Amino acid sequence: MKKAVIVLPTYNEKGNVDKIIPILEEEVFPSIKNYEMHILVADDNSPDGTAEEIKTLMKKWKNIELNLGEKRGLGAAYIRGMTYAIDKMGADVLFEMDADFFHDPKKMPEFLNKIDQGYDYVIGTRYSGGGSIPKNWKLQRKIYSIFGNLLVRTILTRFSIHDWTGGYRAMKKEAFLKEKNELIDFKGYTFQVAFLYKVVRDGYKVAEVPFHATDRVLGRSKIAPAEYIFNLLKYVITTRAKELLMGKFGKFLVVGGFGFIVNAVTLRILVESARWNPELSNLMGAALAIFSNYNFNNIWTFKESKSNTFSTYLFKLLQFYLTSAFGVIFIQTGTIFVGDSILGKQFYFIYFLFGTFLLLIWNFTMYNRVIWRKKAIHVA
Ligand SMILES: Nc1nc2c(ncn2[C@@H]2O[C@H](COP(=O)(O)OP(=O)(O)O)[C@@H](O)[C@H]2O)c(=O)[nH]1
Ligand SMILES: [Mg+2]
Repeated sequence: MKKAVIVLPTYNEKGNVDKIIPILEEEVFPSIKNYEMHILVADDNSPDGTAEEIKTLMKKWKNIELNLGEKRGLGAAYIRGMTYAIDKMGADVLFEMDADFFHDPKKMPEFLNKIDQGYDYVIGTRYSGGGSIPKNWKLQRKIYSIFGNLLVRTILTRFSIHDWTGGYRAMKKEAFLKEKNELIDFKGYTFQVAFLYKVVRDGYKVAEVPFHATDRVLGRSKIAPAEYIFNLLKYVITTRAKELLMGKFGKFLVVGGFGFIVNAVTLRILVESARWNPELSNLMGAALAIFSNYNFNNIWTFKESKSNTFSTYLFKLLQFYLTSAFGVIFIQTGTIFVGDSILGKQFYFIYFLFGTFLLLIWNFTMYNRVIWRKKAIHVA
């Protein structure tokens, strides 16, 4: 039978562990038939004597273990605890759950059902499907929670996942082992967000289980929202920026930047040396730039759908010229024409720069809507 280990991180939770562990043992585990259930308490030498309490509980129930370590934050406690659960206890499935009753332990069978259905990573959600945050939270805490999550979803542009910061999760050990080394430096909510982001990035199947969160009755919260929100925002913004720049947008900028130089140099030479008019010179420059953009896009940006035969190469080149022509003629050259006519030809290069900026927006919008449409990720 497969083994599931509930990793309970604790720091000064003496009063909570002696209530939540009996509930897990007597009310939750008996309803789970297809997993061998175990508990691992990852305690950071809590001064309130949490560990002594656990040792007492271990005498009554043999499926409990204790893993002690230095206090280095929640993320570090999870990494240490999960590693122990896999190496020393032989876990196949790992649970993340707070010890303070924030997460309803009765939902555990639903998480395991999703794992059995083939999902790799199951997250508890407070923001969809009937889940909720505690009614008695102060307004400020509610705002942090709701907007924090919404901000993460929006910046990462992955709307199908509703709860990014929550810490009620079940996962196959493979997902943890794959991401473990990349998670060492994250603290607080950033640990949860980064973990989920990496799991989604690597194509693991994610499911959601709605639950009602309840505020702790005993003890104090160790998480300081204001302090964590800054780090969290920094993480999601840099992550999304990297994703864009490393991806097609980055290539679009490099290819387009080279095309811009081809266009600008041709324009200047034709106007300054050959004495052509700025509009005709720009059309010539743009025609060369489109040729350069097409070839670099073909062998680099879109190399997975590269044209292989000479006839498809020519056909796609023609297509590319036609789609680019609208922007070049009406937006870029049109801007030069309007500038020349109203303000005079001497500033033609400034009109060119402005027109090219408008062209960039046009092209990127068109590419995004037509060519680079993102695939939606699937969440149950
Ligand atoms: N081992 C360990 N557990 C922690 C640490 N910080 C928080 N926890 C535990 O993580 C869970 C959630 O923490 P809590 O302070 O309730 O955060 P909140 O629910 O976001 O306010 C509780 O079980 C805490 O005891 C830590 O630094 N080390
Ligand atoms: Mg809590």
